[in-house]
Amino acid sequence: MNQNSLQSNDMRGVSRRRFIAGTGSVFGAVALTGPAAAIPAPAAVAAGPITPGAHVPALVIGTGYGGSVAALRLAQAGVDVHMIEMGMAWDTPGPDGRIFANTTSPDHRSYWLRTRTKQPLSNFLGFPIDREVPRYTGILDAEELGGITVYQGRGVGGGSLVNGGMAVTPRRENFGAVLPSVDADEMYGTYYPRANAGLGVATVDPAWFETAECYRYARVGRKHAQRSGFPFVFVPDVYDWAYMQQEAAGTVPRSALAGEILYGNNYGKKSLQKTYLARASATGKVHISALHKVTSVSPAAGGGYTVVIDQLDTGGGTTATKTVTADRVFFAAGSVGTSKLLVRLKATGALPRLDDEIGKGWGDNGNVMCGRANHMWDPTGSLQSSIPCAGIDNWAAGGAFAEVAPLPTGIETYASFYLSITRNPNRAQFSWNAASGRVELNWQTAWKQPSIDMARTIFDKINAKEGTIYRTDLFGTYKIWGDHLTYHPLGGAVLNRATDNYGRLHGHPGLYVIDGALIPGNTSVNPFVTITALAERNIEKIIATDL
Ligand code: FAE
Repeated sequence: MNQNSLQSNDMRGVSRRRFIAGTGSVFGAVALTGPAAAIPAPAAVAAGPITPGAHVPALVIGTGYGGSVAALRLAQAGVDVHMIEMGMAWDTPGPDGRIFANTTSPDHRSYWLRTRTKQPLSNFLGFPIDREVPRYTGILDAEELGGITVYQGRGVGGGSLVNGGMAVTPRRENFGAVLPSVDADEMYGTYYPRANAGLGVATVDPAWFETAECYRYARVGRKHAQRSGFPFVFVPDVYDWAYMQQEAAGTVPRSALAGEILYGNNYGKKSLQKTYLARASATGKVHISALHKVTSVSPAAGGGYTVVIDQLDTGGGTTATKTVTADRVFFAAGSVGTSKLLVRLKATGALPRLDDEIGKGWGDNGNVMCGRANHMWDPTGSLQSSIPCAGIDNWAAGGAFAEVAPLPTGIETYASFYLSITRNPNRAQFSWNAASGRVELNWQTAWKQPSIDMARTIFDKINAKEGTIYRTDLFGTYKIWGDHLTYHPLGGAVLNRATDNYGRLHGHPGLYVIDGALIPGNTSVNPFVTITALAERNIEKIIATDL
């Protein structure tokens, strides 16, 4: 069956089932109505804007996974740390009593400096579902780089604010390809366990899973996977599973069961604000400047580094420019943020001795999405938890690991939806465009084809077995594959190439990379546990030998 026939069949299937408009997914918009109860603030994080002229022993750029690990461990070693975060603190309820907007009703809080939403799942029945929103320093950045939209969290907690919380340790046999220069025994013996403990990782109770209405979609996903002979696995998460059971029982306000995720979870999810950053704050040695963006790092005359920081307002404007000095600077601005900074600082002469590997080795973790239209005897449920808990592992045979993702529309859609992580070999490079004064990425949309081919090793087979078809209405009109985006940017300052084997940047002692930029483009599973574990490994070495 060729692609065209798949498409037309799919549209007939969709029409036949009379799906109604207004939909989305864990990675799109949803049509649920959730409760609007008052929300307790997340664990308080010490805050206090940095003052111009300040001198700090350790400055951390960004408050995601790598930055939070660095801050906690440095503080525990007695070092004063100041974290600089371009996004907001996300610790204060808005006028509706909630800190975070629901995916059903994106508002000013939802997007980073956009006037229109850019939902990963952009269409339903072929019709666009994006809408206007006020421009604001909101929580989700849909950053458009060459050939790809890269979704990232903005705010204190980085990606942990917006992600699905899927906390996956790669299979050990795949680790050599993920981080070839790192001792796997150390990682699996010490740092993965440390990261999992620090993040609060746990797996859904299998007995509850079997009966929970909100995971009917995952059970359908399992049935179809197993009937086609694919290994089906539970996937750990940082969501509080006991809380989710209470949500299902109706005894607490709903978050995962109200479709909250992409614009933040008001309850239940153990974001970094509640784990690493809360512990860092408790040391009394970590301060955070939210709505502050690092624009330059360069060697200071008297040693250490001069760091230039723009203070932002919620319209994205600069209200002050501050210059401080730091003995050590940790780049933890995420794969894209760190890469863009370093490429520009090298090209413009601020950090001239950075290695030529800076900017290289960037990958999308092979992300590609698709939906399948099931038969009417296979309903996936009108109530779906926004937190995925299981996946199909065809990595060894076909190069794809597919999480069974929710489509929490509030109505029965008879649809199965998947985010596949694939072994896509393509790597892109960031480079400085002096004419435009911007850093550019040379990724091409066509480079997703290997990912599509690998995902098809699973879904073509399932469709053939089940007599089902792909959805073609979710990513445009007559478009099967969500191949325009990634949630998992990795690389750009790759370990043991752009840095030494512990993240020390070549040429400039006292500068470190400690985030997803270190990982060469793919982790074979969702990446944040590996980012966290690698940060744990590297900071332990740095504290032991450099401080
Ligand atoms: P990250 O968490 O992105 O933190 C970087 C921080 O630096 C951000 O807070 C930025 O605002 C800040 N920043 C950037 N530039 C600057 C600057 N110049 N000055 C000051 N601050 C700056 O980096 N991964 C999983 O493992 N499981 C999942 O279920 C999952 N789901 C996801 C769903 C979505 C919608 C998204 C967007 C991502 C998802 N991810 C998931 C990916 C995961 O969140 C991501 O790999 C990590 O957050 C990356 O961690 P880093 O520490 O590298």
